[in-house]
Amino acid sequence: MRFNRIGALGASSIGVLLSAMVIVGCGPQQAAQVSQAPASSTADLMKQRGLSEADVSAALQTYTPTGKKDEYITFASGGHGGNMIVIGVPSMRILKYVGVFTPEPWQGYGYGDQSQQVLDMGSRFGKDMTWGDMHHPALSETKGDYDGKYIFVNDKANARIAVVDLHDFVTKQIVTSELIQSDHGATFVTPNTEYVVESSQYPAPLGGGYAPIEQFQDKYRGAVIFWKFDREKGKLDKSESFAMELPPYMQDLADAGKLDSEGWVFINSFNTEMAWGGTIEGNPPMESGASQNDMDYLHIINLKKAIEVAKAGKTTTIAGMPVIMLETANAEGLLHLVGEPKSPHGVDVTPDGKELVVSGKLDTHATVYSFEKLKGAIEAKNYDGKDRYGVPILPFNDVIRGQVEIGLGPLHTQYDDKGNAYTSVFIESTVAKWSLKDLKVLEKVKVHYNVGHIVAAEGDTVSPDGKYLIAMNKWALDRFNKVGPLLPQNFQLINIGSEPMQLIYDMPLPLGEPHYAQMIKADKMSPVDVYKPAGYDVVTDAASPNAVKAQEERIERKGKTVDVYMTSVRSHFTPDIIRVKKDDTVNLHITNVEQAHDATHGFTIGSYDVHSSLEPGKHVDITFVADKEGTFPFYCTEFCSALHLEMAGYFLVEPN
Ligand code: CUK
Ligand code: CUA
Repeated sequence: MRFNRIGALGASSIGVLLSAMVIVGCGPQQAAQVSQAPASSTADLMKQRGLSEADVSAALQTYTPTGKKDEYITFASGGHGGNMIVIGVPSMRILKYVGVFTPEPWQGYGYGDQSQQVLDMGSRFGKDMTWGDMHHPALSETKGDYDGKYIFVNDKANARIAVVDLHDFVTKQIVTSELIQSDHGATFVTPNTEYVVESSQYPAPLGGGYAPIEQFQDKYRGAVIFWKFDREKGKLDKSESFAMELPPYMQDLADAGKLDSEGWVFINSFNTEMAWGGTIEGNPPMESGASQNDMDYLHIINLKKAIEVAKAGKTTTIAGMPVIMLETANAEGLLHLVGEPKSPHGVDVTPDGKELVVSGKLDTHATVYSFEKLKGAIEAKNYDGKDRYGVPILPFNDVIRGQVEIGLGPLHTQYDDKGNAYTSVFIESTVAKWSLKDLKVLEKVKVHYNVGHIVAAEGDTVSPDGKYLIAMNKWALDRFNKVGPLLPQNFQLINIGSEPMQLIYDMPLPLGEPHYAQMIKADKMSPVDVYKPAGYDVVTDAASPNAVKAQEERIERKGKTVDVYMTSVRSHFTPDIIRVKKDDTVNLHITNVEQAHDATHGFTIGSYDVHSSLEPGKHVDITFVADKEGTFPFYCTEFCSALHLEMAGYFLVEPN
């Protein structure tokens, strides 16, 4: 019976699909007149396509008919693609690719003066970067819940943080400090987004510069930067930010405390052995040198107190960043360590902020630390000694509530609304669901293959939704059609609202290697449809002083500089002829004066590497030197109307 109902639905969806194919090119009013006869019965379709009942159930949980929207929005890091991917859940439709660390021509990102300014903010040691290794996006939070306003992301390779404004899904700022040379404990936000956490991964002399690797223990250091976020301006404020020196362990993931643990930050680490490789020089390789000890260290930072210490000026400025040195951190009691099982990876604070879950890559357990016990041990100065750098170490057995045997290679943990935790298990390719209260594994679901992070619906906030979970798998192997040796990643959507958990969708993701993601309820977001008023600069978030109004288009020459004030509107650019002389500096100022939803134009001049996306109301400035004489057509790159092909003109460069 239940099955038949599924059948009826499936068949009529096919009918709609066929109808839609028929009406391409017609107005919506005609659509209603097309009949919706079922193509064939569901049983027939299942037989033809070899689908099981579970397959059909999965399809019905994810299939999203035309015009219907997704319940959740996922922001996935793009890994070494350097950009961010926006995905609807449960349909797993890709909604957008957001240019962040890597130029992206569709959005004109990195091709005009505005976004070039943003990319330029990310230069290091005077060198421009054209890519990034994005790992961990973090949505801005209010009282520990996603507020849908901003998203921050890190670039592990170049120790950078970017701010994407969700009112238009555009990258507004990139910050970096030469204090550290890589980051991984980034980005994580405090419960009201006062600070964005960025901790280093690979120790190096603070501020850059050379030191012999033999002096690793003495000259190399880790550090954590607390970037102050100015919500009003939507920007990270370097002048209000500060850092703390850390021992030269390889600091890994971080998390900010919430509720009970608000005001604290946790960072785990590996390679507390301080191995530095040197295989052809007769040393053990880094990975074996770094895996000798049974325990590494979880760092516990009293951020609230650190802010006071930084404000009191008890810092040393390195690479322009005020740094609380280890000596001060120890004297002020800002930093404590506690053992954590072998090569830990994820540290994830529970929704109530009372506990943290740490999983070790080379240990089969997840360890649950009690924040109250940690705090108690710190207050009682209950130490198990100090490390080489004078940092007090808390006794492991006194601060944990317990451990749960998860499986081979547990990595990252997310939460639901029923007191359960979900941990990705890398080596055995499963996601384990376990009870936080009982520390017992309840169920496992197989994934394909070698899952890294997982993301659950609002699964790292104070109020997880317990609905969907995406396993972000590192290997795809046999899951998709062959596309050569470089395979897409495999995102697998799991319904965690059902018992047992059900794998309901496979989505190949061929745009980099996502690490972490954030999944937010779609109705928490309210991005704009068009930029208002027309002439909007998307980087300053204000009307551009160069904005052009209709009827005010013009070309102004001053010496060898030509300013072109241009508008775009369906289906022409004004002016449509631009005459310059070879070697003139050309400043194009283009305003898309349209205010209609989705009336986007693009602008390119062939052979000049000029491109822009002009969303309704957007203004762009493009500066370049006309260093090649010739006849260069320009045109609109976005199919905007029936006369789109006619939306063109000529850029004429006369010889001198
Ligand atoms: S890391 Cu990649 S799977 Cu950078 Cu968060 Cu664990
Ligand atoms: Cu404007 Cu095509």
